[in-house]
Amino acid sequence: ETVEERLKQRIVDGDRQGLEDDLAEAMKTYPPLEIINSLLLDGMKVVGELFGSGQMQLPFVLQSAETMKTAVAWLEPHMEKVDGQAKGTIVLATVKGDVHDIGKNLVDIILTNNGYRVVNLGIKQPIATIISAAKEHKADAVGMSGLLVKSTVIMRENLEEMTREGLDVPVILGGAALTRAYVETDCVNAYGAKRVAYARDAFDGLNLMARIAD
Ligand code: B1M
Repeated sequence: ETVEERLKQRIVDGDRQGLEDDLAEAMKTYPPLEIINSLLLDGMKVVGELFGSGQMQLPFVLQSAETMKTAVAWLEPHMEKVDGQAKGTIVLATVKGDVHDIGKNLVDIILTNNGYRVVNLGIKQPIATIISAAKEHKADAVGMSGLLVKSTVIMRENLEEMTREGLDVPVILGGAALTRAYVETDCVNAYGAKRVAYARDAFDGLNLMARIAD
């Protein structure tokens, strides 16, 4: 078994015993972000399929998620970082009713390492909290993440509330249940055609933030 296969399998099995050794070995060949994107996330995709088809129970999904978090935390200090003045501020949150935060936290790491200030509010955040944080931190952008189908509706409602509150901050939306079409029609309309963009993955999020802030 190669280290690539082992790492993917560790995510599927939620197996943390000796994880660091495999990560160190993979680091000889791949940069940390590539380990996350092409090895660990492959494992997470399998977990999603097994869970979705009823072949994996929730406690095991949780173990996989914890393994993913342990791996990301181990790799994080090895990532390249841009230093200097913050290039812009983003308020980032997983929306109300949703606990999924692995993708959001990856966005945080990638933006932070690229010189942006990230105010990460955490999971299950009501829109009132997001709005007041955006004002308090004079955010250049608001980022909302959510993986549940119902979170896509919450995002649209959040944008309606931001419109009512008179906010005019560009918004980046991401998460597995979203589609570009939904963001570019329903969500854009809900925000009075102000700037709302869809991020397919964390790098897309970085590109969008760069366009907004630079
Ligand atoms: Co849950 N879950 N889960 N889950 N879970 C999904 C999302 C699901 C698709 C699984 C399935 O059925 N196949 C399904 C949703 C179905 C639906 O809505 N129709 C589901 C369900 C049903 C649930 C529960 C309801 C289960 C239950 O309780 N019966 C429950 C929900 C609780 C709640 O939120 N209220 C639940 C719970 C959990 C765990 C706690 C066990 C765990 C989460 C742990 C954690 O995050 N701390 C979990 C997990 C791990 C998953 C799957 C398997 C993997 C998600 C993940 O971390 N992926 C997931 C399956 C799937 O997504 N297909 C699933 C890796 C991560 C890096 O990807 O977050 O998509 P992702 O982020 C990507 C992009 O989307 C993007 O960038 C990242 C990649 O670079 N991105 C952004 C995301 N946010 C962004 C923001 C941006 C930019 C890009 O800018 C702002």
